[in-house]
Amino acid sequence: MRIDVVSLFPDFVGGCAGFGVVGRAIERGLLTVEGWNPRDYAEGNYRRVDDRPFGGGPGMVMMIDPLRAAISAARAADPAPTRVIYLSPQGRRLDQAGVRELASRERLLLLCGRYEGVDERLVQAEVDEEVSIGDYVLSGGELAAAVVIDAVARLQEGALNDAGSAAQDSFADDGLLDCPHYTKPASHELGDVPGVLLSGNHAEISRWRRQQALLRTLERRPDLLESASLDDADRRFLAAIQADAGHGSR
Ligand code: 6GU
Repeated sequence: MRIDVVSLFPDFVGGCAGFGVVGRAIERGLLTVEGWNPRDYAEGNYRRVDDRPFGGGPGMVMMIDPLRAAISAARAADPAPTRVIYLSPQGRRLDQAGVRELASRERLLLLCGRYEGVDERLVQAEVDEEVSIGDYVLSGGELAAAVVIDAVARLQEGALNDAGSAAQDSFADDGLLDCPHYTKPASHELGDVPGVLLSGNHAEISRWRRQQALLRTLERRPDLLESASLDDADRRFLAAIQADAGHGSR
């Protein structure tokens, strides 16, 4: 997969891509990340990339032409067609299903805005999709781009050393939060590891983990249970928990 990033701070995004799973995906040739700075395509001595908003008001708006030239240069760097994603708080909120969809593409271009935003005409002309990473405001799209890159990189075939870890994560295919994890020592002043995990009984361990995932999801993100894929045993377990809780509160 190839990801182009159009940003006034391309080194920031590139720097984030240098470590861990993303860095390894790049080393393994599974992912290429290239930055494009609109300032390099801006005209005049001042290489101006932003100006004051028509109609007045605070802040600056990124101008059409430097962004358009940077996007064109990125498009021309590779013959494969690219999907242009504008990272903005006005976008569709990203979730793991959205990440899977982005990760399945051969090529993405991530457009990062700064200041108050980007001239709307550039968005209309060049952007396929607007994406937000959550309901809060960042001062630019760069951190959001780094988030998207990390989330899609780890889904590239061969990016994770243990392919099972992608399947076990929170928001994996079943849409539940992850179960708790433990490692050595089994006994510690902060507590003992749940006995079932030391039992060697793999069926029991699987069942316990599933139930822990269901419990956590019920306690922390009950909204996720509505769209999670649950089987009959899951539903019975949740019904029993909720019946118990009902008795306790009476
Ligand atoms: Cl994609 N950009 C900015 N600037 N703020 C955000 C965001 C994106 N997603 C959430 N907040």
